[in-house]
Amino acid sequence: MKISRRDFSRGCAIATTALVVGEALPVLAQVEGEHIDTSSKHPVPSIQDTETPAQKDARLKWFREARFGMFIHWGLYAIPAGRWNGQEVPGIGEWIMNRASIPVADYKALAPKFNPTQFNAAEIVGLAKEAGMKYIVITSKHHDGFAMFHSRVSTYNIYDATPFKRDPLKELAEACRKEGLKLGFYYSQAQDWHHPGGAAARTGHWDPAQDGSMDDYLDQVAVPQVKELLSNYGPISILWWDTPKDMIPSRVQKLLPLLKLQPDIVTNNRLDKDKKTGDFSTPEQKIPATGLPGEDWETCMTMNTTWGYKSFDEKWKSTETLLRNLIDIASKGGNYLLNVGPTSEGLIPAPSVERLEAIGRWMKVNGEAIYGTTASPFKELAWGRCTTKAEPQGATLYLHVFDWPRDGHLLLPGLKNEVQSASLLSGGARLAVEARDGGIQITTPASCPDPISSTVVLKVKGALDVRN
Ligand code: FHN
Repeated sequence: MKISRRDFSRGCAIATTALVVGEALPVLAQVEGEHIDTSSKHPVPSIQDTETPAQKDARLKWFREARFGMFIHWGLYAIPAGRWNGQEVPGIGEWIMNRASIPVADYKALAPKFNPTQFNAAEIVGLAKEAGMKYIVITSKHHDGFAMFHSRVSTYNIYDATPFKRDPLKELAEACRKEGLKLGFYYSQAQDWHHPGGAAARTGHWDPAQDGSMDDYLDQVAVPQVKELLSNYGPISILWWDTPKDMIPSRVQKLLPLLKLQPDIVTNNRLDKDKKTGDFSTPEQKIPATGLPGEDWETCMTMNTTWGYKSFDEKWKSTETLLRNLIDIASKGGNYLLNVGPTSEGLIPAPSVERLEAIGRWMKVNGEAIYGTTASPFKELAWGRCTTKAEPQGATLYLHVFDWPRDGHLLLPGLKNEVQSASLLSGGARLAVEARDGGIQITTPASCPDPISSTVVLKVKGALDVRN
């Protein structure tokens, strides 16, 4: 696999001594000036539970408008990159410890080798911004239990246990703030294959070092680490929980009240095992056929077949597929969280960079037809997709044409509104419109502006009236 040749390097002091990896400290991190009751007997509701519908709309406004974000899966698993003891391990890269039943001590030995000196937060944020992404969600701790931030709770973290001696989450938070991108943290609250008591899906524990009380693990690791994440990195826009194995209500109540620390935060529906909490649903690696009407949702997806870096996974989706996925998702009212898996050096693989740059070129011309749009009023459009925006006196329809009409006619079946204008988004050329077959027919030029998807902007009067 080619790695991006972009210059990700930046002057930095590198400590050459590897630190001893320690165990979790049985000390809870204190949030200054605030006592948070996390007991299950007297649950403290989070602000998100007590807000009015209008307050919820205000909190989710940016998320609903953003439509496109970057997921980053990055951790110690980038070192083996899919191989253990010379063998290719099946499955997704970040699961290698579980898939190959690697003993805790052996996996832990990766930490002193982790020195991603090429990591450059400004470059990554710049790449996301250029691609048209409005937010980033990064793995602060995946199921392997290794914290990718300077945690005071457990020395099993990137600052204390590696020669890197930097906190990439702090650097990302600064870069995101500078560039106006929102930052979210992924946190594996239930599964933790390192700290005793953490859950292990698929196989259960495979090393006695993992045995222990899940409640103790939550009290001594997950709760204080989430407090750190919500206290030490400025405004955090998303908390992205994952795999709520054994997250029964009493355990959920240990974590849920912490959201008070970031009253504006948006969370997904993977905190509790019944998916009852959170703001948005999380279809994974798939796009719901008709969206999820009445819900906020976000499809997360890999660009190849793994989240964490695997050196031999070359099954890359094409730019056309990724871009059309983004359009398809927007046309169904959802967000697209597209994953990159940096290498152990901190570099985003070149195939990901190439695709993101190509998506960015399209977004520069067509972004207006994605951001802040709502779902299509049409059941089906044979030639592509539609996104809409309500205007004070009418509506704008963005017609995303995947298959440019050979006969020069684009039909919008069942659209009853009076049309004000039709034009190409790229270049603004006006297009003729006439009523036809119970709908609207637009006359299109012979050549399409973009072979992946060309946008026609249709402005209509009044509230949308489509008879499907
Ligand atoms: O087990 C994880 C997986 O490694 C990855 O993080 C994905 C991303 O949504 N979530 C879990 C599987 O659903």
